[in-house]
Amino acid sequence: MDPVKQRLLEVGRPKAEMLKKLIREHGDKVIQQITLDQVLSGMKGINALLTDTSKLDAEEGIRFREHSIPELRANLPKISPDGEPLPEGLFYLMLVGEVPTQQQVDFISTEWSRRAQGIPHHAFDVINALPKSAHPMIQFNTAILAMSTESHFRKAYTDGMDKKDYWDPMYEGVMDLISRLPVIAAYIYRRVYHNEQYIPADPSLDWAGNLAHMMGYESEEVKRLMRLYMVLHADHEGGNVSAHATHLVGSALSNPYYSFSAGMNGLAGPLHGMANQDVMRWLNDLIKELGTNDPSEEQIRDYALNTIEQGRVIPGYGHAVLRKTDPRFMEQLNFANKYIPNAPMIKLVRKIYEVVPDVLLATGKVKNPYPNVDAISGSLLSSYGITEHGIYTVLFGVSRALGVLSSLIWDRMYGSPLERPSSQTLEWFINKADIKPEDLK
Ligand code: HAX
Repeated sequence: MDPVKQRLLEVGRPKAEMLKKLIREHGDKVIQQITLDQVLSGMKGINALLTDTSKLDAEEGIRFREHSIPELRANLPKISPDGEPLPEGLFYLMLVGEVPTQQQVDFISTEWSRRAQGIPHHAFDVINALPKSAHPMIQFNTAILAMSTESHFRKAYTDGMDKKDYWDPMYEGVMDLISRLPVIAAYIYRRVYHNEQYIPADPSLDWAGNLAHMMGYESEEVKRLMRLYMVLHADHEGGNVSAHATHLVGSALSNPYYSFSAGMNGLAGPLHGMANQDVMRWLNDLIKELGTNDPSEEQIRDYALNTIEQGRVIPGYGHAVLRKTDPRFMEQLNFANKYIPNAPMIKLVRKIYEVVPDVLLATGKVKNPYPNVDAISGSLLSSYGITEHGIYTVLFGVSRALGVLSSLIWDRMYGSPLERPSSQTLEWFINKADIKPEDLK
């Protein structure tokens, strides 16, 4: 058995036993009172999901298996001491719950490089069958679904596998899928934006470095940025749309390709991952309308106010859980300040950060007026020449696979059941408020 899988089994089986015992012996414990508002405002703050890979704190931000982003930077293996942590290491940490050694990370890099060679040809054929004008997320998701012909999980299930072993073919499928996503993403990028001039993978490179290479970016700085990007977008606990959708669809014992595809359909929404592309549209429209990429604070304030008055959102700002500036925004800003402090788009992002929170606060309704991860990621990529905004959500998706798919393996390790909450009618909720419909007229 491969050493990552072996360690996962050693760590996973006792935890799965603990969970069973917890439910059996303490299943009737009341853990939370919930309000009508919580249910009807997007189920915010309801503790309804079991996710171990990461936890989001409203004030502090994300911790991956209890490690903050600065701790990841200090503790995870890197290619060079001043570089960024390798996403392979973060995957191991999220999957196994332990900080990996360099050797374990090298194992994953080599394994992903090997597995990436097994992409079925029809995955490229279905991409090629789509018009180039189809959004890259459509092409990405179509290829993910097409690759489900290779699902180990479906085969093991129909062959009659014991439930307690479901995690095993899920692990195999997840390892295949993650290994192949950078090849698919780079293929779409070169197809749509670089005249189908494809660049083969370099098996000597790490997973994220290879993605930059296959997209056509050879500088070490872009490879560093890609490693950072892949780490920062990997997971955001279990309730965000892409994680929740992957988990929910997986609960029907759908294979990892179906499950991840569901998550990616959610990521493609403008309130979630597509916000990174929308931020660039908003910034470029601002530059065009004001005729400068160095506007005054007053000009930015008026432009932002105008967006709100039109009943639109300012993309890249706000969050359903966070109540402070997203540390993932800050990490990217720190990277930019270190390597490209004078890039015009970075200067603009800094200026907007000075102005927009007050504009959003003044609405009196926005719960978090601060920037999220998407407020800067596109400006950073475009400052390095990756100016094709349509690919940004795909890059987010490649990264998000690390978290949601390690959680999916844990779902099968835990023997998580089919997810099936109850729904109620509007009349039921009105009744619960001890009022009559007429009281609301
Ligand atoms: N601009 C304008 N209005 C905003 C806003 C923003 N950036 N953020 C929130 N609001 C509004 C909401 O639309 C809502 O208005 P209504 O009451 O009229 O419906 C009100 O403020 C309260 O919203 P909230 O409770 O603060 O925020 P939600 O939890 O409902 O939504 C969102 C969180 C992230 C969806 C929201 O802040 C938003 O739309 N932001 C802009 C889009 C964006 O950047 N999305 C990416 C988020 C991070 C992420 O998932 N990345 O993948």
